[in-house]
Amino acid sequence: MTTTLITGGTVVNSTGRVLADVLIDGEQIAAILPPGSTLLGTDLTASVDQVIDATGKYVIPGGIDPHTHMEMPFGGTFASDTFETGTIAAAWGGTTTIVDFVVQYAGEDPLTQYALWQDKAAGTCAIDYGFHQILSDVQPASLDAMDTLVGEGVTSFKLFMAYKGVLLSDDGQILTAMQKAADNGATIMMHAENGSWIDTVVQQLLAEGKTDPVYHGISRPWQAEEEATHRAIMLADYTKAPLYIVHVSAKQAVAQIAGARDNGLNVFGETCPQYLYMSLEEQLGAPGFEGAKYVCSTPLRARAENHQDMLWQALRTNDLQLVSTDHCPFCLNQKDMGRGNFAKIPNGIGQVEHRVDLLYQGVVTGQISLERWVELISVTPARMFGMYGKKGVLAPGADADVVVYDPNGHTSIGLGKTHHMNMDYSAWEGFEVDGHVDTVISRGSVIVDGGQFLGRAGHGRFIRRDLSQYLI
Ligand code: DUC
Ligand code: ZN
Ligand code: ZN
Repeated sequence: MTTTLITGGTVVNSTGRVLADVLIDGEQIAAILPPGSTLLGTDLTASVDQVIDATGKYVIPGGIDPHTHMEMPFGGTFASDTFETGTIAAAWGGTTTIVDFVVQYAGEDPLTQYALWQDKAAGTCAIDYGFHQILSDVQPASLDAMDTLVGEGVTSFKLFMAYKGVLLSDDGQILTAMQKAADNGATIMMHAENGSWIDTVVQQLLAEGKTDPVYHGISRPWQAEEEATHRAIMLADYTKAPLYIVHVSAKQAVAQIAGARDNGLNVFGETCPQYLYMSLEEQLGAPGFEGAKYVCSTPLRARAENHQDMLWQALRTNDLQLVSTDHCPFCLNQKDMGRGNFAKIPNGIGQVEHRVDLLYQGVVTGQISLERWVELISVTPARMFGMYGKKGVLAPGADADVVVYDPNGHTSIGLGKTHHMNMDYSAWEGFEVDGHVDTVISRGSVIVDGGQFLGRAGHGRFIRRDLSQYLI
């Protein structure tokens, strides 16, 4: 078993920061020690297999991205990252755990789909991974499957209020799934947009000849997000199910979540990096077909409507609890499927590699504290999805998932392929960010260091998750 000592860094957890050395023994953290600690009078550095000098750097728990879609069959094609390429890219960006989604389309058997996804991921992931399960048409067999899956460590289920005929569950189906979740303790994750409303506006816009990517955003107004968020909360209140709203982009949806939390409901929310930085006017409305790169749902919102300040505020004050990527990458030829019809552009942005850096900019600009950054990218995802203790913390006994982050480093998400995702562009091309992921350790193995990937496909293990650690 390899022993590693990370020396001289500032160890940051959500509860504070301290100058300390981190001792790793095999796959776990053995101790957090005062800098320069000795063992029986001998310098510890002499008795370990490897020493990583983190002087002047932050030592943080590995990033946890609880919302990715590797190889997702969607929009008539597949998300372009495989479990292998996507987890390698995640590692480059300081993420050591993902939670991906098993997809069950209408008519498919949830447990068969679960087995398929287990097969896809087995032996291919470079970092640890868990699964949520998407349910579309919630049938009696789906409700039974929810109990089985919770027993397997799949303790959260995503439902869609949009994508009629593809993924949408109607309110009655949502109700029954929530009743089951209230009973077995699972968390319901909700894609909260009013699908029928959106589908009608899409048809109206297309009939008027409005086919450019920007109309994707115009067809999915904040009112359709607020309404669905409110409806989901009412269903959760009635059924007493824990509810987690995914990819929140509208300030009005944030207000719904905040109100529900103030009323004592187990309602939670995430946002994603694009909603914090990008806009409908600039990116989605870029000339020609360029906006297709930024087509995702919920959509980018109008800067003029001032959603971003509210999202940052909510991240600071815990009205929103974490930041995921909703990583759903498509190459340019896949986005081309929607030339002449924005509704056919595959929905999704690939960004699993960029989340840790992009959120660090909130620290640089003073919008969040260093500790809150760690909480948003690692600690809360671990707690929310039943992994905390093993993941999401630097403490003795935790998995040695560690990132050495250089606040004085710089990351250029340059033009061209400077990233490692299986995409021929990045929506973040041209973004210059302060900070740099220097070293990434997954369960005691150094998988990224000195600008090199040192890990391997198959190193990642499936995580059987507990129920959310936010529930009593
Ligand atoms: N939104 C996306 O943009 N892509 C995947 C699924 C989703 O809900
Ligand atoms: Zn969604
Ligand atoms: Zn998603």
